[in-house]
Amino acid sequence: MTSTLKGPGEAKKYDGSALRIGIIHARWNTKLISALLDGTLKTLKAHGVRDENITIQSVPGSYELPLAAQKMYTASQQQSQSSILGGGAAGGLVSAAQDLLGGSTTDLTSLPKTSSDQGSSSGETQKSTTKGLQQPFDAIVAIGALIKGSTMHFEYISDAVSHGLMKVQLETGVPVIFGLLTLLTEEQGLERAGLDEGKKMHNHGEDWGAAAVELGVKRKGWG
Ligand code: DLZ
Repeated sequence: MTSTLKGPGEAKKYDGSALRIGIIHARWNTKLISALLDGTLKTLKAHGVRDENITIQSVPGSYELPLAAQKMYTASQQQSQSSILGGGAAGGLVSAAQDLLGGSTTDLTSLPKTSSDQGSSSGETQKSTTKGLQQPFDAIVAIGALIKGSTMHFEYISDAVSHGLMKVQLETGVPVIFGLLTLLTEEQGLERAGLDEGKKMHNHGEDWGAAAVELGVKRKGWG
């Protein structure tokens, strides 16, 4: 990492091998999202998070991120509960949770395959893998890119999503990493996704993956 004023600074490299991470991303501004998702996955894996412990879901736009993050987390809790109870009475709840966790695939077809990115483009529902950790997510990364237009849309959505994601993490206690770019221009987005020709900035998804691992590990210690 270069020594600049901005950025998270040097951090210890945390071991993500015991973590289960959820990623929820918007599909609006797909070129940016695809690069940011790649950056996030790259750092998660560099920190030892295993493919089978990463679940990726998508929603149409950033506005949908807070609810989806909340539902993903509660579904993972239910799924984990059932693995402890061994099915039985929790069965109905669990199959609902599995539908939510494994039921859809990202539309960003260039992305590497991960545990829940297994669906076909036909939209066929697939169940979550049982190979991975059965605990609730240790952190969720919410990824979106809002680009300012000529109306007040950008301001309302940026504000609502920021507050929504904060509310989810404070209410559930699971770290929700803020991967929402609030962009005044498309150029700003290309720079922050590491896609600009001048390579002015790095891919911010890389920071989000590292933050998810750090917070996931620290939260285990916080109880
Ligand atoms: C409608 C809309 C617009 C105009 N712009 C964006 C954007 O730049 N980034 C984004 O993630 N989503 C955008 N959306 C979609 C909204 O977030 C949301 O999906 C719809 O209003 C439906 O609730």
